[in-house]
Amino acid sequence: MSRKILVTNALPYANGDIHLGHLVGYIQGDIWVRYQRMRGNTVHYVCADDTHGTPIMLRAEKEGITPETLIGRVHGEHLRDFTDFGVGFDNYHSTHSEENRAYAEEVYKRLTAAKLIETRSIEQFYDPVKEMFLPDRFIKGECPKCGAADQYGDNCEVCGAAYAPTELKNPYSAVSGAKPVLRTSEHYFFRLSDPRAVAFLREWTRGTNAAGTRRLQAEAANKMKEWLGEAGQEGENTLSDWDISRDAPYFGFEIPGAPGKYFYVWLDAPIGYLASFRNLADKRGDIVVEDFVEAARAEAAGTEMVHFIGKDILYFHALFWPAMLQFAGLRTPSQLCVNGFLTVDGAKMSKSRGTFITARSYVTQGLNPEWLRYYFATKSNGTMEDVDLNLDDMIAKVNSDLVGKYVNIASRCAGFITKRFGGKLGTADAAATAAFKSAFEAGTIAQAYEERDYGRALREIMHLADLANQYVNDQKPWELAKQEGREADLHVVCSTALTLFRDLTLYLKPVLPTLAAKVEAFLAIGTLGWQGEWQALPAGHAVNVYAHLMTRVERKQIDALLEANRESLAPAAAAPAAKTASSQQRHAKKQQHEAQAAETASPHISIDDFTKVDLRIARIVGAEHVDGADKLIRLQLDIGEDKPRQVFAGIKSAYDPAALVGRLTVMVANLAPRKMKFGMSEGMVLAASDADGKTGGLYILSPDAGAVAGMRVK
Ligand code: B3M
Ligand code: ZN
Repeated sequence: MSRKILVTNALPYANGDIHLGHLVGYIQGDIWVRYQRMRGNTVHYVCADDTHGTPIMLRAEKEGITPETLIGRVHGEHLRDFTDFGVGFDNYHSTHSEENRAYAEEVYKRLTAAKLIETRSIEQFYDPVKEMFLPDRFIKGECPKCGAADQYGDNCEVCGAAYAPTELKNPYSAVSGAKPVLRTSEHYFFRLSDPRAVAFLREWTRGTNAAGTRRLQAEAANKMKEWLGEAGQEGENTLSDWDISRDAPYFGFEIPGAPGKYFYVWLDAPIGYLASFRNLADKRGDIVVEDFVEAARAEAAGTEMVHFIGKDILYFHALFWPAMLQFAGLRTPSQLCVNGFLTVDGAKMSKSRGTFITARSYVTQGLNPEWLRYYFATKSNGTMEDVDLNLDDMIAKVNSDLVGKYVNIASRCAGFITKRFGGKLGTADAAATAAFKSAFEAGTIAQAYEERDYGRALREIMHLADLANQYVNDQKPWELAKQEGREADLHVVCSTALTLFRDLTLYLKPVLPTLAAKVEAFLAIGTLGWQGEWQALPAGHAVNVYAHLMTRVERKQIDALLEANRESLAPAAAAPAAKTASSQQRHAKKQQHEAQAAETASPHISIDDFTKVDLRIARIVGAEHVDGADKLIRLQLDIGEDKPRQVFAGIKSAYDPAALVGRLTVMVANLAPRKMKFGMSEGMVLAASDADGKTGGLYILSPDAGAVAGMRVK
């Protein structure tokens, strides 16, 4: 039976550019949607801009425009970015819409009826000059722990401490500079501490959906356990009530019956999923919204709702959102697909290094978005682990997998079909296609897509690409073409190769939709779907003239991209024109501050310096003595990559190689590879020793039980 799925991606805040960090989750979502559609399932894929809140209100004010104008402009920019990266939403709406207002009011009304809304007076910082209450992010002062100046009201970027804004020393308003005063006002709360809510969430976060799939990945469910605790431990782990109101001035929806009070942006943001869907349904006319949205109807109709989100917003989606839906009588999510953060070359994205790369710059620099889609897919495994964009690795993978292996099959065979056989295929060789036929029937690639383990899917696909290349290399069509009387063989070989190429295209299509469309046109095969029986391309089928499908990535293109995204320390010079003066200044000031800190405080390194070191849990899968080396052991270290890393470690005096195999340790994974007399060393293992490393022995590290090869150590 075909599935009916509403799929969403997190709604980007309408206050900044889409960057490659955002794209990880959008590309993962889009791949899944395309895969589901190829299986014949019905998918509605929606998103929207998240438009409310103080930051947008203040930014519009600073630019001298209305918030509506600001969010209108950003909406256009965001949609264009997603479209350019092949993220094909059916609808890209806005939380500042009538559909969203209606849903927000309805949810609020139902939660009130369920006795889960309560008002309470609270004391907060108020800016007496600007005449507004200040969100934590708009209060600054000296860190109560380390004394660093200019820290935000919620946590310190220098020492990492978290605190309440009232704990800051010498607080000031980041909006006006005024000294904030404490003021009381009435707020509306969603009573998450209600035993009904806690009991529901304990069950919900740990459970499975109607299809038997976990609603939350195991890591996410564990996180929730920390917050929710177990039944019978009340008092320790009960949730706090959630403040869902904000005082005017605020850009958002006024709460019905509460003049001057607005819904907090996070109340109406996820409701925006439903609003975008409603808007789509109204445009289309053939979607029954209630079958996806109302709890009882959705259950009867067997529809699903799947959210793709980043791990930073798990809390909202795994606690507030399902509780809101449940107690408003609406359907709860079938599944949360949570992705990790993006690092570039093993470090946090950085404006000064140029690795804070906007989607726009990637496109305007002329890089192919499908290179990035492919690379992100190879690094996606369906878990919450961070994804590292290693730029050299991306170049190598795209060039060797896509250009060298995949496209190469068609480019070596297609010309003969056109020139020698009038563009018509012959019969494919059944023996040479057998492995492909059985791979299709086994469905393991499909399974990997379903589980969002795209890395596994692509490894299998590239294994098949190797087989196809092996076939072409063995048969040598370019030689057959020169031999008298081998016409028929040449025809079979090229037709077989194009059938295998068709299969590879089918498998790659969720990841590379634009490339796949070109291949469909070239092979004249209509739209590739993932259903029915496997069949070779039929004899007599006419294909079109082959045109080159994909170019190689060059390192200089990547360097130009980094250069285009690099912001220098000079405040005005290199910052993009779209930024406001004040954000440039803030940024420059922060960088100067960091640079100074680095200079003066030499006994310390910054957290950025530390995160440059990519420490990984490694499983020792091989260990042997090295002939001619009296200190070294040659280790093979599995850190979840395609093949183990070879590392030479000077630990022979302390360890017997045989005893090392199988155990876990810690390695530096981003140390530049070093050519040694005995071969390449691709990293380093950590070992403890006394100062001179001779007298007190040598001890490599072991993680606690539960750590898995490839995990980041930080
Ligand atoms: N806009 C993410 C953020 O801005 C937030 C996601 C909303 S998803 C409903 O951090
Ligand atoms: Zn601090």
